[in-house]
Order: sequence, then structure tokens, then C-alpha cells
Amino acid sequence: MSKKYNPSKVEAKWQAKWEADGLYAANIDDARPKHYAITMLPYPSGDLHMGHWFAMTPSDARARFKRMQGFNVMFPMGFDAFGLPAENAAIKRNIHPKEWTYANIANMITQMKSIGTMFDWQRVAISADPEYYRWTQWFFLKLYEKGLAYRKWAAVDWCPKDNTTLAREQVIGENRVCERCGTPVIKRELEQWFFKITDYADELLDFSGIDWPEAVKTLQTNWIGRSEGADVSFKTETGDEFVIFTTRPDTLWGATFMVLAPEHPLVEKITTDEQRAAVKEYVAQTGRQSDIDREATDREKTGVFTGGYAINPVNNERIPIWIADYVLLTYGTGAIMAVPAHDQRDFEFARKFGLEVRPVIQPEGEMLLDGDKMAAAAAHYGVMVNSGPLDGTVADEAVAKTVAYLDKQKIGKAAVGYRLRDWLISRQRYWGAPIPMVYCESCGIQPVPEDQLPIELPDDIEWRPTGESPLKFHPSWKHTTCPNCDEPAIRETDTMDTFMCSSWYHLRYLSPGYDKAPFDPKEYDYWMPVDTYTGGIEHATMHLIYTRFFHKALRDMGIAEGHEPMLQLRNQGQILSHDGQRMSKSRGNVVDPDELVGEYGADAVRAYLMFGYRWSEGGPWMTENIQGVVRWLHRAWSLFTEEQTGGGGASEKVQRGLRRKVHQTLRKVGDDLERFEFNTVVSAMMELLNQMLEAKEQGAVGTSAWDEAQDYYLRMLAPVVPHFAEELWAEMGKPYSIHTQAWPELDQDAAKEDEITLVVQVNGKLRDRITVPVGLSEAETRARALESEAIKAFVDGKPPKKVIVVEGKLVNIVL
Ligand code: ANZ
Ligand code: ZN
Repeated sequence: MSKKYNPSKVEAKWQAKWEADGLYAANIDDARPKHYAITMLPYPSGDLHMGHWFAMTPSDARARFKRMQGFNVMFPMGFDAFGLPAENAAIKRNIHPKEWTYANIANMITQMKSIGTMFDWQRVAISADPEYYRWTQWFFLKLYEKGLAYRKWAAVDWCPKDNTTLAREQVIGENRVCERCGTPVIKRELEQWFFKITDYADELLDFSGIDWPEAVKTLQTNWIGRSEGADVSFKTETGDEFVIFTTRPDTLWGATFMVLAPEHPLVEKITTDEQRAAVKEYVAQTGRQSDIDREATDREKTGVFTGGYAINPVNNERIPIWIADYVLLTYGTGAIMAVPAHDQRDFEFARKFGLEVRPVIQPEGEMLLDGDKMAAAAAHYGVMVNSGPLDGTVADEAVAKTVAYLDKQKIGKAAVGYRLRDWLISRQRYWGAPIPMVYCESCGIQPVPEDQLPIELPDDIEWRPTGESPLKFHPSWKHTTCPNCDEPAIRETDTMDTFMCSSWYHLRYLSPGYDKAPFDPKEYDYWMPVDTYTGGIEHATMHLIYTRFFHKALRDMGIAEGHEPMLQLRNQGQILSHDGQRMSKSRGNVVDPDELVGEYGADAVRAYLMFGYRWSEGGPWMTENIQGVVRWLHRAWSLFTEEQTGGGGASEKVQRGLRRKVHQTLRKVGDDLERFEFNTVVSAMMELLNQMLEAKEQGAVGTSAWDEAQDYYLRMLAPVVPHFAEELWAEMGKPYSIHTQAWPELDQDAAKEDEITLVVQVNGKLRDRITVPVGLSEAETRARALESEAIKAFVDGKPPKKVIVVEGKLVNIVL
């Protein structure tokens, strides 16, 4: 009688033992090559959902595989524990954010232990721990010292009714209203802290030396958005100079109007009295929109004439200055020359407001462009016309020649524009790392001395959503003394963007208890850089750019080494609900992993998630399909726990066939785990099980091939279903633990096929298939083909003109 598979018992038993034995503790070991694997740390929302499982368990299988391959693997876990949801819970339900967060963390750790991962729990990093954010603050000071942190006025979204700043996700709907009260949001200027990530724009475009998905590299490249062009100086009629950025300086003679961003500082000055009311209203209306909406190209163009004029520096023409929301203050110089003949947005604007369209680039070999008749902007390069001294310049040279001309005339110069903005890190929030700065009336802005870190959050805080950071209203917290003159001073009451915390957590894992520095240099030298980093593609731009920037800045300060923090990145897809929608509590379509684990065990859920989807793609949840995986595990369980009888008498061929399948499977499983292709790993293991069952029928038990098959089977299963494999390994009397065993050794010869099937053609047409031993000589292959009865009928005794043998594939007989 075989014993019954009881996953909950088996899993709890091994989890407890692994933990007691410290099986997954990663320690420096110079004798072994290291492998540092991270799956992105979660936000402590309270529950592990299917998405966490899908992200974490295949990453875990991969880390386990690496370990079996002989690497010293570190696979840690942590929590991105600061942030808005905790504060919202505090406001809504009157729970302290700390209490809410840490209760969630405790719950999630219990859940994570139950999914059978090899997370090294000695290395937990929690960004809301004072011992953690002490170093987040320390990094802020380093960036400040290096000139990479600075303060400037910047707009925030503001709810005029609640009188508070809003985070991006609190502004909802097309009309951009406050999530809480529905009031349209406005922009308000606050003085805030920024990191100069733009200093690294060009370097961030260089992905050499890292193996990252093309999709992520493209997203980052577009996010950084580098454009080459020129800055050109214009003057207003009132004598004020202003600079525009253009990627098409060759169209300068075609500028028929100028457009300033409505927030541009010159607007006030150049607006005439007749236009003032209209301008003022338009500016207010723009203030309510987001840059993202404003950049959408399919929007109806809107704008207002200021009444002012500019002089085109190349031909002294007088051109009207408009304001329009499609020009953003934050890109280039916030001002453009509009060339409606060659820019589609300008074209639509000109048509709507009846402004002149003047072509200055004539596409070669096409009808002469007529500004009044054009149906769309002609964006392509051609020959310059109507362009004074540059007439006749051809496409390839037009931009460079114009830039040289502008340079010589001292009215412009080559310039590069980036979409990337400096990183705004100030948050008017309580639950974040306080920015370690002090404001003194006599000394100005002063950094907090390092030995005073961490600046801890006060626990007694009042939730009144009446403006800026709650820290501002704490009776005593913000009052301190100036580190420079010892006079009373005020602390910065804003906290840091949580992306700052997550930019360096891979460094805290190295030595979470270390108190002399953010990390122990010994650990750094051994473990860094991160070898594989896995997580969702939604982090392609923010987190994954910030962490690269952060690393490069640390490198330039001599704190970190190398150019990149993470060598290999892989993205998993998303598990959707049955209906193909995102799982979310509000939709009520969440599949609860805990329930499934209760019913089938963690191993079954792990194996199902790996089997049911391509990891890089994900897909809709299909509860029914877990049954196939459960059945497979039960069959495997029986095979290993049933009495090993019925042995003897397996032919050489059966034994040889079994070995072949085992080694072919090993090759496939190893390759696929390496490539993060988990679904084919599980299906290959299912196939191998079938062949083992067949071989058993044929008397394989007791042969060395059978022993090898069983041994290899469990070792290959270990990364996928770690408890299941451990239990059966013990059952077979093998040494604990299967997770410290080596990955099985591949015998290439054993994996080779004995026979292959060849196609036989007569005059290029398929006429028969023959099976021949692998490695048969060309002459013999030819003879075998000609011996086939089917072929004989076609050849009809005639001597063939030619016989072509393509090894391993086909024989073609030409008559
Ligand atoms: C004249 C021109 C003629 C332009 C032409 C384009 C085509 P990318 O490629 O994205 O960098 N521009 C400059 N600053 C802007 C701002 N703050 N808001 C909105 N648009 C702005 O775009 C650069 C082009 O976008 C610039 O080149 C400018 O229009 C516009 F046939 O200048 B161009
Ligand atoms: Zn002072």
C-alpha cells in the first residue's frame, strides 16, 4: 500500500525543518561562484495575491536551480513599506500607518513562508525601519553633497476644497478631480527637492553590459527621449529675448507664429490689454490639465493670441505670439516657433485659427507645395526653399548647415532636448523617510549631520487633511537647532518619494543589520552586482531608471562599483481573472491563493502557475486546469511510494530508451530553467513520468536505468515542487536535503537518438519515410532508400541519375 499524498502535512513539516536548519541562509563562500537573485520586493498591502505567487515562485524555482548548479545563491526578500495606502488607511480607519504596515508585513511573511520559497529570512529589508531609512537619509545627504539634490519651485496637484496636495493616483478621471471630494484639481507651486537624474540622461541610454529585455530598454529610451536640434534666440517686439528649442532648425524660414507654454514667464509681459482677459482665462484652464493629456496628439487644438509679436532672427519678419497648451513648460525651453507646413500640431493649429502655412522644404520630385492647399504637414526632408541664404540645401545637410549658419550669425546653437525631467522626490506626506534638512534663518538650508541620523518619524501624529505634510502640524517635531549656528531652526517636513527607498534595497540585503554604513563592503565585494532581477514590466521606467541612476551616482562618489546594479532582468506577465480583466478587490474577481493552497497544497499551486502560462506572458486564470497538475503530482507520488516490484526482465532496448528519455528531459529542463521558460519544464516532466510508468510495466524496476530515472526525476522536480521532492527524496532513503544536491549530470551520448526518420523523395516529391540508425553512412542510407518497396515501385528498375542524401533529413532520388 502506498501512503497517501497529504500536501499540507508534508509542506508544513519541511518548511519548519528548513527554517530550523537555516537551509537557505546565504553566506559568503569564496570557494563557490555567487549568484545574487532578486524578485522585486512587494508593497505590504496585507495579502499575498496570485500576482505575487506568479512573480515569486518561478523566480524561486530559478534560484533553486542555480543553487543546484553549484552557485552560492542569495535570494532575499523585503518590503517597500512606506507610502500612501498606509496613510489612507490611517485617515479612513484611524489605524496608525506603522501599525497597519507592520501587521501586514507579519501576515505576508507567514504567507511567504508557506509558498516554499528559499528566501533568506536573515536578510529581510524593510524600508520603514529606522535602521533602514537612516541610510536612505544618508544617501540623500551624499547626493546633496555631490550637488545632485537641489530645491526648486514646482507645481503639485492641489485640491482647493480639501486644501491638500494630491498624489498622482489621487487625481482621477478625465476631468482630473480629487478622488475624495470630486473637486477639479488645480496646480499649486511648492518649493520641493529634486535629484538631478538628467545629468545621467546620456549614460542611462547606454545599456551595454546588461542583458535586459528589449521592451524595457525601449521604454527607458523613450522615457529619456533624447532629441538633437538647436536653441534659437528670438526677440519680442518689446525687446525681451527668449529661446526656443527645435529639432528642425532647417524650417526656421517657415515659422509663421510662435507659441509659448501658457505658464511661460513672458506671457504676462507681452500680453496686450485687449487680450488680457482671454489669456488669463486660458491660463487658468490649462492649470487644471496634466502634461499627459496635453501631449496627446489627437486632441482638438486650443490656444489664445497674446497680442504680442516676435521678430524672426533670420529674416526680421514680425510674427504673432500665441499661447497653447500643447506646448509644455517643462520640455525644451517652453517656447516654440510654429512651422505649420512641416509640423502636424502646428498645422492643425494654423488651420483652426487661420494662420499662414508656408512651406520651406520641398520634397524632391513632387508637386510644388502650396500652403493654402496642403491637407497635412509635410514632415519629410527635401530641398530648402523660401529660405534666403540656405535655398537649395538638400535634405541630408539641411539641419547641420542651418545650425552652422545660426552659430555664425550668433542667433542659435546646436542643442539636445530630453523628455526626462529631474526626479521630484518631495512628498507632502507623513509615512515616508523624512528629508534630513534643516532651515535656519541666518544660515539658510543646512544638512543634518550624519551622526544625527536617523531623523525618526514621531509616532504621535494627527490626521487632519488640511494641507501639506502632517509633520508640519506636529507641535514639536519640526523644531530643532541649526547644526551650524545652534540657533532655533525648522526641519524639512516633507518626506521622500518611496522610489528613493527602493532604489537601493538590493544593497541593504547585503547586510541588513550593519550599522557603520548602508552595507558591509565585504558583502558588497562578494555579492554585487545582482545577477538576475525579476519583476513586472510596469516598473520599466520609474523604478528601473531610478535604481540605475542611483547606482551610477554612487559609483561616481566611490560608494559603489561597476556601471550597472543589475546584470540580467526578466519580466513576468500578469495573471488575470477568468474574464481576462485584472484581478482586483473592487471587481470581486480575485482568486485567493490561500484557498487553493488549503485544497491542493503550495506545490500544486506553484507547479500550476509554472505549467499554465508562459511566464513572460501570463494570462487569464483557469481554475479547472489545476486539476491536470494535481493528477500528475498524485501519479508521481504513487510511482515513488508504491512498492518497487515487478522488476526484472526489461530488455536492453527498454533500459536504453528510458535513459535516453531521462537525459533528453534533463537537457530540456536545464535549458528551459536557464531561459525562464517554466511551462515546458513541467510538461517535459509530465512526459518523462509517462515513459517511466511504461518502463515499469516493461520490468525496468531494479535496473540501474530505473534507479537513475528516479533519482534524476526528483532532483529535476526539486526547484518546481520543493516540498514534494524533499519528501520523496527522504522516502527513498537519500541524504537530506535534496536542495543541497547537485543538478544531475547530463550524459550527451545517452540522450542521443538511436534512430531517425528520413523522408524519401523521387524527383523532389515525397514518396516514403524510412527509419534508419543514427550515423548510418551515406552509401548505406542510399541503399536503404532504394530498398524500400514504395520507392521500388516508382523507380521501376531504372538506374537513378542521381541520389542526393541530406544527412539526418532526406534522400532524393532523381530519375
Ligand atoms: C519647429 C519644428 C518644425 C518642429 C518641424 C518640429 C517639426 P521632439 O522630437 O519630441 O524632441 N517643441 C519644442 N519644445 C516643445 C514644448 N515645450 N512643448 C511642445 N512642443 C515642443 O520634439 C521637438 C519639437 O517639438 C520641436 O521642433 C518643437 O517643434 C516642438 F517641422 O520646432 B519643432
Ligand atoms: Zn544657523
